[in-house]
Order: sequence, then C-alpha cells, then structure tokens
Amino acid sequence: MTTQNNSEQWYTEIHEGKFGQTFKIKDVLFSGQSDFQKVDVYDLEFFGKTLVLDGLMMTNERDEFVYHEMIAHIPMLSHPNPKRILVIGGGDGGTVREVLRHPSVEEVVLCEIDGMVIDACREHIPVIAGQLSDPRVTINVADGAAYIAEQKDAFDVILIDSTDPIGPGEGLFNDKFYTDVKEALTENGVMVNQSESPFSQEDAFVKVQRLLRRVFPVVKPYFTAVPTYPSSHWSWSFCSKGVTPFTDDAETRMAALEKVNRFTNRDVMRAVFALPNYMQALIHQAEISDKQTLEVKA
Ligand code: SPD
Repeated sequence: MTTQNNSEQWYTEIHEGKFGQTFKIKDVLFSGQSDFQKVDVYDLEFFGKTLVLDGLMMTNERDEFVYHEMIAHIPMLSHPNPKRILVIGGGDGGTVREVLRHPSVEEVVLCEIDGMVIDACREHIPVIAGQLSDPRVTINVADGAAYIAEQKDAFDVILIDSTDPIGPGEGLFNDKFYTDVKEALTENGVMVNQSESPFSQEDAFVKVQRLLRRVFPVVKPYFTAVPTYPSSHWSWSFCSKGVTPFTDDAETRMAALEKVNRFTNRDVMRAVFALPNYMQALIHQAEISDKQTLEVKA
C-alpha cells in the first residue's frame, strides 16, 4: 500500500493484518500488472532500488546481499563440484549473480514465471539483475512446478527463490513439488528453498518443515536476520539425499570466496545452522504432527 503524507510518499507493508513496516519512497520507477501479480520498483530513501510484488518486499539494494548470499553459497559450497544449477523464481537475478561466482558453474537455468519481473529488474535494478546476461545463464519464463516435473537427475544444485506461499508462489510449497525437485537432483545434489519466517509466519515454517521431511533424508534449516522481511527473522532449508552442509572442502572454498563476500564467511556458515530453542520447538512440532498424520492414515 502506498500513502501520500503531505508531499511525502510512503510504501507500507502489513503482515497478517497485525503489524507492518513502512518505507519512504524517493521515486516510483516502474508499476505494472502482469498476468500473475502487481510489479512495482521503487527507489526508497534508505533501501535504494526495491522490487515489490503484490505489495510485499522482495529485494532491495541495501540488504539483498544477506538473502542472496545465504540462499546461494551454503548449498553451492556443500556440493563437491556444482556444474548445473537451477534457480526457480528469483527473477530479480540476485541468486543467479551469487551462483555465478562459483568457478565450477557451467550452466544456470533461471525458471521464473513472470517475465515482467525479469524485465523490470534488468532495466531498473542492474546491481542485482546485471548478471542475467552472463552467457552461462539460460532464462526460461515458465512455471517452475511444471518445469521441474520434466527434469530427472539433471541439476547439482536447485535453489527455490520463491515469493511467499500465496499467489504465484503457492505451487512451490507442496509434497508433489518437493518430490519432483528430489527427482531432478543428481545423486550428490542439494536443494535450498526460502522457508519463510519462523518468528512471524510460524504456520508456514512448520508446514514447510513437515513436507520437506517427508521427501528428503537430510533437512537442515538455517536462519539469519534480513532487515526488510517480516520480523527480520528469516529461514532457508538445506535438503539433500545424503550430502550434509559441513565438509572440509566447503571450508576451503569459502575461505577463497569470503574475501569478497559481504555476509557469508566460514564462521557464518557454521553458525547459521545453530538454531534457537523456539525454532527447534517448531521443527519438533513439524516432526510430531507428521508422525501423527501418517499414523492416522495407516
Ligand atoms: N516475504 C518475502 C519473501 C521473499 C523471498 N524471495 C525474495 C526474492 C529475492 N531474490
């Protein structure tokens, strides 16, 4: 929602009708209605160029490095030799940019449902979207759920850089989708998805944890603070058929990468898997409730 206050314009995001965040707009750079959602690009006073979808903050120049480094480098460093990478969602290009910093990468497929997001970010937020023109990147404007269902043993790392589980992102949060992702991974493959706020979106976080555990033998959520996301507490979930996030090789490769990273380094990589008690309790709740559901079904 945008409001006019004297000569000032503000963009306000309300969460669950209970609390919100508000940002002063310097300039409206783009506004459009795609087949899927409302797409806005603002230049915000404090956060710089910002992508907002259906009124919700997606990414901005000031804090995007936290989210994009977290979603990309933890899985990329856990795979021994990631060559083929798939990013579902992520049309702003930030995740692709971070993936491309890994020298082993040969191809990155970006599967984004909304071409308007890609075009708007390329034109107005080149700091984030600039690497989308790298020759290793193939852009596929398509529904990620339909695309993944056709892929078998195809990708070393799959990153689900989705919107929240409402609107166009909804189809990326269910058993069928996660099963298809597992099938699309190579044997040592790793998948990471953004798994919502454990603090302000408890139900969504618990649901995702429950569904992922039905499909993947290894599920390890991690978290940190992303200042502009609801409640700041944000989580990602590391999933694989057996690969774990802690290897000596990951430490060595992070040592090289961390010289230019703004957020992730070896200490952060180890620390982000240490979960506070309230998150551990939510994960326990997901495990217990699923056991009960499965018992009732049997
Ligand atoms: N509530 C916001 C969740 C947004 C997650 N995706 C962000 C896309 C950045 N590439």
